[in-house]
Amino acid sequence: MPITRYAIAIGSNRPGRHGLPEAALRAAIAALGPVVAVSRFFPTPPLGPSSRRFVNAALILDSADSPPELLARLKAVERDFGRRAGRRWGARVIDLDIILWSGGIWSDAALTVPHRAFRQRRFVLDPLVSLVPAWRDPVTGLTMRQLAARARAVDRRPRRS
Ligand code: PH2
Ligand code: MG
Ligand code: MG
Repeated sequence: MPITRYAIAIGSNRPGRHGLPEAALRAAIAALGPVVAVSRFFPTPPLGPSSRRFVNAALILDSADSPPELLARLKAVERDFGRRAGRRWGARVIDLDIILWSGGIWSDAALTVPHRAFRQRRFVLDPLVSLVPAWRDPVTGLTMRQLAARARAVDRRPRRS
């Protein structure tokens, strides 16, 4: 494949052999090889059943990998860092998700890019907007800045009971 650009979300909410989540994030990013840019680390409240806070970040990677090839690499890093399969949404040492690809839309049985749920997730959008505010989601046509503003507005809406 020619070189294409990826936006990747990374998160951790469990200490591993590298230490606290912040250290796990740093080590996992180093394991990916040279990256174009990394956001600051954002402490975030857990979405879903896990009770531990997360540390989230985003990074930009240029790669000759196709999306399935990159996914295989990310999964190898997750495994190497002690992530156990089959515990969806549990506490995890490292979660690496492909969010966007400069090639546009990818969809097969194992992988969908853009990531299906990222438009609702501040813990993905806030780091991403700090790196690539003008990158357009090929599905909605909205920029990261617009998606982040929309997600913030939803968060501010009073909850009905
Ligand atoms: N990842 C999840 C579920 N919940 N919450 C936060 N704050 N950050 C995450 O990365 C996260 C989550 C599933 O991948
Ligand atoms: Mg994941
Ligand atoms: Mg995830």
